[in-house]
Amino acid sequence: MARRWTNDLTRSDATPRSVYMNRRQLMAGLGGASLLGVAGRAHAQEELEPNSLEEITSYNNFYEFGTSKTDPKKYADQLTTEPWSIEVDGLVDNPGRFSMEDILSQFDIEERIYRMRCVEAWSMVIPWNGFELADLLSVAGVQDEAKFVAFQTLMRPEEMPGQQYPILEWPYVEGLRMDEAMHPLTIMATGIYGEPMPNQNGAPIRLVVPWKYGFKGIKSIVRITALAEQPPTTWALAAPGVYGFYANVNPNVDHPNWSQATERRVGGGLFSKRRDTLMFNGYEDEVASLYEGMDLTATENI
Ligand SMILES: Nc1nc2c(c(=O)[nH]1)N[C@H]1C(S)=C(S)[C@@H](COP(=O)(O)O)O[C@H]1N2
Ligand SMILES: [Mo]
Repeated sequence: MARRWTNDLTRSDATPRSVYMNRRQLMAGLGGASLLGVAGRAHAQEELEPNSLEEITSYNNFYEFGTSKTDPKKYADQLTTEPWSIEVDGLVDNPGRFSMEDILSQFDIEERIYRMRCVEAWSMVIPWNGFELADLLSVAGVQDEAKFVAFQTLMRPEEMPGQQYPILEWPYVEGLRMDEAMHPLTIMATGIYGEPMPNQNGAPIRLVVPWKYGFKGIKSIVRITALAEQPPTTWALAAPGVYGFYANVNPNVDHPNWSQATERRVGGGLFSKRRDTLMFNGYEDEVASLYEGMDLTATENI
């Protein structure tokens, strides 16, 4: 049976305007249009036309189920997602375990329509349901010395056959700097289109950071740890110098094997034209200040 929870916005409300004007942003005093940068605004209407559920669930990376983009849809059903809980530990005043039931009842689940962008230069627009990671971190009581947050995916090779092979170091791990983790655009997503998260998209709960490349969006999370030091991250371990800790979408830093200057929308059709990649995936107005003074083309900052 599908779980039910409250959404601030319903599908029929999901016009660009209602998305920009969600309650949290109003409380934060941000202007509606500020969700998009200047370049993004020009394409706002077009950019925020969500992909279909079919598109969103059929072309994914989830290496625990295979390395092909069609494997997650074929095989992720094997994963048992109930019961589920997330352990929160490290430099927090209230370490402990949140069950999915606690999470769904305790936090404000709302719809966020985000542009998403992957290293392979495909993009989608996804109507996530989720809550701000900052809300969970504030319940946990992050201590002053904590400067980073680490995330870990479930390790269960019986159900995640990819983990039986050394394709990546398992379990998949990711991390954010504390200010990135606390940013209101950073959400823990529990659903898509008002339905519980499809397994291939990271059921029952995954990270979404819309100004970063897709691999930062770690799926099926079982542990969140507050740390003083920058944690290791799976793709930076796999290919140091190619994938970095920050992984901000940046048209000026190419992947060694292809350009990141343009992108193609999944489902845009065979003749859809490539469009320019936007700095920070179009969220420049919101997040550029986090990186002031950093050279985002330097290898240590990619
Ligand atoms: N645990 C885990 N999370 C993961 C991955 C993975 O292989 N394992 N792949 C990442 C990559 S490379 C991308 S592009 C996104 C793709 O999935 P999505 O379209 O559902 O965001 O998931 C990310 N999260
Ligand atoms: Mo990716």
